Amino acid sequence: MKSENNFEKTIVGKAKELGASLAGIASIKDLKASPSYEVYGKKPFYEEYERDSSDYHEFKGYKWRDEHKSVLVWALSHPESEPVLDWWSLKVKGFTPGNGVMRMQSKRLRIWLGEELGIKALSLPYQIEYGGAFLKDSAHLAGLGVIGKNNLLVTPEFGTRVRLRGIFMEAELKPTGPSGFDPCNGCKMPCHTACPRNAFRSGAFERVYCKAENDERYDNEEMLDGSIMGIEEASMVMKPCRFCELACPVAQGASL
Ligand code: B12
Repeated sequence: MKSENNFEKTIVGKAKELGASLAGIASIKDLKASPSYEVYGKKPFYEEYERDSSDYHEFKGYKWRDEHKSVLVWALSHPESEPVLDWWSLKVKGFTPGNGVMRMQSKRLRIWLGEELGIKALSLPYQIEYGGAFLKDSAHLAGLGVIGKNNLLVTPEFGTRVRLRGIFMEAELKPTGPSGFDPCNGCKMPCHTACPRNAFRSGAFERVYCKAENDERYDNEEMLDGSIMGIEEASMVMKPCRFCELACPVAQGASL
């Protein structure tokens, strides 16, 4: 399906109506030309996950289908004052309360796209190995912000304190980005010095150090009351590291 009737504006507007703090559209062709696509197949996060074929981008049972032409990507603001949005528990649907909200938004948007616009769509899972997309690259290409020196999406409105979600669509839509936002130029990069593991020691993000910090946080999970996580029962909760994210000076003080 070709883009007609200003679908882009309608779709972005609907995402915001359903609670997205920011939203935009990128082309999957552009996403396939992005740095993450190039790198990831060779170095997936879950190394143990099986490949489906000799194509190193395809994981067991999951591949990006050719019918999918565009990705709708949206952000949910995660202010420092609401840390719980980010906490992980196996008992929470979507694993974090923030992801729980975004999963519901995704389902509603997918149904709406089909029913109202006749666009077949796929709600993307979080992990790449389960068929997910590179959400930071998608968001950059859709103009939500840029990938900063902290290796995270930095947005003009919320800085880097956002979480992302995506939907693949069987419609060739006009990308809404990228934007010319350039916040890291001239910045002293407090994100690099804030890291408790010195994960930016080479000048760029090194996953191995960041992973070590978050693995240790998994080892130190604590039992928390269900009411804190928005569920009935108590569960073990892991609090992921946010130092590089919270140190970013962009849009400090932004609220929901
Ligand atoms: C696996 C994963 C992790 C792993 C591995 C991280 C890694 N980067 O390798 C661990 C557990 C360590 C981790 C840590 C964190 N994560 Co994480 N993680 C993911 C996940 C599931 C996949 C990321 C991935 O592997 N990408 C592919 C690899 C190859 O890319 P990369 O190393 O990040 O770097 C690429 C890009 O930066 C890109 N790039 C760089 N410059 C440019 C410029 C342009 C123009 C473009 C297009 C691309 C581009 O190229 C690089 C590769 O060469 C995503 C969700 C998703 N589906 O996208 C969330 C995600 C990226 N994580 C997120 C967050 C918030 C975090 C943490 C702050 C922890 C937390 N509180 O949740 C830290 C921050 C680490 C950091 N500074 O990057 C958010 C990011 C939000 C944002 N504002 O950007 C995401 C999108 C999840 C979400 N809920 O929204 N994460």
